[in-house]
Amino acid sequence: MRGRSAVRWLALLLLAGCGAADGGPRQACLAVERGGRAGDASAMVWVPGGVTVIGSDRFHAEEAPKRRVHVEGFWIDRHEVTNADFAAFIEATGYRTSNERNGGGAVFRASRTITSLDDITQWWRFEPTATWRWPHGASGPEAQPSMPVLQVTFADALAYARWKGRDLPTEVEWERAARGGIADAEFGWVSDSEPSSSKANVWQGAFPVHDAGVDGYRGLAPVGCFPANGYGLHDMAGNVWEITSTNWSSGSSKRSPVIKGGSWLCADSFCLRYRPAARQPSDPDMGTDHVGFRTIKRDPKHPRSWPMTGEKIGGRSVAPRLARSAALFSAPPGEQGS
Ligand SMILES: [Ca+2]
Repeated sequence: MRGRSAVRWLALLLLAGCGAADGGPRQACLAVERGGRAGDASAMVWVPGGVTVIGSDRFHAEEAPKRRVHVEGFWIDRHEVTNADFAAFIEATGYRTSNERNGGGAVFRASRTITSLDDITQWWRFEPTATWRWPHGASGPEAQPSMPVLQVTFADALAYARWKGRDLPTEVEWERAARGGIADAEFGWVSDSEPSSSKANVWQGAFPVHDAGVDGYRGLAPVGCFPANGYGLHDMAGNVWEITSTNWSSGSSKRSPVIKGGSWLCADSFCLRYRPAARQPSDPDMGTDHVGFRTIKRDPKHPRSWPMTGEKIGGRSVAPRLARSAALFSAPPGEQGS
């Protein structure tokens, strides 16, 4: 029952689908250092602080209003956390993810025919064997080292970030980074008219029936295969949605982290959510095969004054010096990233 209801819930939240094999012409991928070493910031880039525009009034209601906020500078991962990175964390800590503890996650399955795009349970299913090691289930391919880690929840992502001595970005910090220093850009690149297939791993073709793979990938791509944005960050649009520390609804007791950036399932004809302002809620208890994350490290010269709560997340105690993550997670949107 958990699986059926969870997928139904996800279906209401996540508005996209996936393929499996690679399609059109490939682009050169970033050479990423395999594995992970706690505290290693060599694969991070600096995003300067300042006043930034977030939100959009052009697309979906949940993104409005477009507004200006101040953000302190921070370091952020150049690319999404990979399976190699996450494997190093698991090996060092013995951590068990939410899916491993709870028994499965949501998996996309392309549909041959669909009756309505309003019922996305036609292309999402609950898979009891889906974990970060087998992101599409045990009958699918094993997780590859250079691919973004999938089937992780906020608790899993935060546990990894703590191990690295880092944090998860707030929604505002993430959006600041995704805009690449381009003011008012609806997309993460200069010209809104440029085709997405040259900029991000998204879906081309009839969603969710056929992904033409014009961008070179049907399904997930290794990290860093598409051009970096103005800050030197890869895949801030498409490939996988990324988990933030911002709660979807400040008025709800149910924690539902905001995810950003869209995924390889985002089609121009359907959701068009591979934009910096796009946002969706995520399931705090179950991962999927199109959501991952990246970490940040804030400037110690500009520490935040979040309370040290000692709260437990995912059954694990929050380390005092990193407790601000829990506070960030429950802070109302107006207080985040400012
Ligand atoms: Ca693609």
